[in-house]
Amino acid sequence: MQDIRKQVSLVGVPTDVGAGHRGASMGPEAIRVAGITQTLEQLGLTVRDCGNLNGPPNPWLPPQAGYRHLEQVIAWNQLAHDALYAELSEGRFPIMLGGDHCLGVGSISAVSRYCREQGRKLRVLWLDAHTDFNTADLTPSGNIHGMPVACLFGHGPRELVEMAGQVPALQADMLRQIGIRSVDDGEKTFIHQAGIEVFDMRFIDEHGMRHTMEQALHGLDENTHLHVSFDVDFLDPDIAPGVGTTVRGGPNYREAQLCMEMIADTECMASLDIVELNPALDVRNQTAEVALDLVRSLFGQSTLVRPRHKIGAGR
Ligand code: 6HN
Ligand code: MN
Ligand code: MN
Ligand code: MN
Repeated sequence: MQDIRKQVSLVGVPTDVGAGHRGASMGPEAIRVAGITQTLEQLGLTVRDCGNLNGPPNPWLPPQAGYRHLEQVIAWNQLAHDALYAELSEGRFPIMLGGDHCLGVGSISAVSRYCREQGRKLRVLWLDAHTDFNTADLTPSGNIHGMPVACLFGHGPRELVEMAGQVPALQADMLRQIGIRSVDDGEKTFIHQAGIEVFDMRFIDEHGMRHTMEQALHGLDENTHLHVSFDVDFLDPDIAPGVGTTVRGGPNYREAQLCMEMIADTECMASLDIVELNPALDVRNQTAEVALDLVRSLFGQSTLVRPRHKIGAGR
């Protein structure tokens, strides 16, 4: 099989219409300034920077019927879906530079559609402090970046729910959530009912990152397309202050590195979102730089020459 990881496409999606803070719209440029192209090239990858998508401005209005900026969120997600699907269809590895996490709908809908057409199995790793499983009825904020997983599971506005061309775009056995430590009251019951496997911070505390990742990556094979949706608020705010929704008690630098290294070891990763980076809240672009350190590990940089681990195998 062709090694699509050699051909990376960067797709900037500069919007914050799904968030409760302004500023994630500057995320793509902050990652570029930190040097994502050069970093990936140093690892031997070929990089095409597709530039930024161009969607509607943020009107900065209060929520209506449980959704803030629904029209704009749909427009940005449709653009993201189309752009990412086009890159996947060319056999390339898309990296979506967000942008807030509402864009996970467009991105993962594109991946879901592509995998269905190619007859590939899909596994999504959702690295986040939050489960993002709210609905209009459950949400405390109306911010749609708290709802993408629910939309992918078939709960939400029709335009978002149907974006993959099949409803639901994702099923529980395709998803693992890691790093979770902030779940709203209604969301808690709903995520449990949906049967989603959540490795929360308590699990990571008790079992360690290594065992957590062994579990989360279990069952991958050569035919699995692994998509990583990396919400930068996954990280502890000590190392990643540049996000709108910080939650104390996340993975530290070494834990996060191990998480990424173990993903790289599977050699299954075929698409990636980097979302919620908010340069307006950052300190000298340090959060972008930390995110880039982690991207390096995701693409296989390791300190020593290492024997490869067998994918999906427990140890
Ligand atoms: N994110 N659960 C909160 C809400 O407003 O629904 C926070 C969501 C944060 C979403 O960080 O991608
Ligand atoms: Mn998120
Ligand atoms: Mn989050
Ligand atoms: Mn173990």
